Amino acid sequence: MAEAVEKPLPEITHVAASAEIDDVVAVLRRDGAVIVEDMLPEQVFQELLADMRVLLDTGSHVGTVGKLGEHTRLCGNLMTKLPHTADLLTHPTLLGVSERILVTDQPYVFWNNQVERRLYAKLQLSIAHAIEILPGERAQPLHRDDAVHHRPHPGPETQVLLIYACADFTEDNGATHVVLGSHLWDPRRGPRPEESVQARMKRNSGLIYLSSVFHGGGANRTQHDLRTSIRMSLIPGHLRQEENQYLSVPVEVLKRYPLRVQELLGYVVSPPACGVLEGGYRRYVEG
Ligand SMILES: O=C(O)CCC(=O)C(=O)O
Repeated sequence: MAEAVEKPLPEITHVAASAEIDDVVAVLRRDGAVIVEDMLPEQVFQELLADMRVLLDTGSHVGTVGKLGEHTRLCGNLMTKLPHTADLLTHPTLLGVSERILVTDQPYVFWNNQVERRLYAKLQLSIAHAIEILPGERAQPLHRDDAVHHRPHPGPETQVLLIYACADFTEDNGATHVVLGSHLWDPRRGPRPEESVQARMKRNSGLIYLSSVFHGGGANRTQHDLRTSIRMSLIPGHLRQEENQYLSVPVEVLKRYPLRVQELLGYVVSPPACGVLEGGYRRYVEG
């Protein structure tokens, strides 16, 4: 009898930052993850990198964190500490696919006064933090990020996430493991490490994934490589932000951002009424 040949797992699809939103959404719906290349202009990327080094090397990070391991640096509140984070938050591909998946394709349908109506949520940032996986770190257990909102499976998609590569992501330095297609799995099926593929990508690329897909940071088996990254998540305005942006971002920092970014930080009413201020719908922050 012929010996069964193990087929290699399919790799994560790479697309250009200029790819059509329809095409990127199609990959995300099929696989649960996609890699977008060359996300920021080179100069912006270099500035972001320089600011990130100062941030992580001057100690305002949390050194050891249970979830991510003993050899991982975490630094939260990037919208205050690293202004170029806003360039990622407003990246047309990230915003385009998030708008489609979390808003346009998931209207809230309800009956009011004998008429069927549809409401569309406003997008908001849930969390933006730096994750630097240092040599010696072990692999993070595979998990789904939507646990944060207790999302049932199957159920509406609750988050679109980005892991942005500030350094090349390699098999050895901790490139994120992703179990392609697992966003469609039965809720009782758990992932096995050998079912995952790694998000190998060049610096300035980003892994965009659905919060229902199993994934986890990889082990860093190198001697010196730092796997530096930014992780951010977008959610509809009726869910609680994972990182409390209202307390994290001081109002004077908020005012420096354009209105669109203020809205993405949660300073907008998500229909019909999430986030009203003194019962009203007025703008929160005067420019
Ligand atoms: O850094 C990574 O590759 C994954 C991080 C992650 O999955 C998490 O923080 O929940």
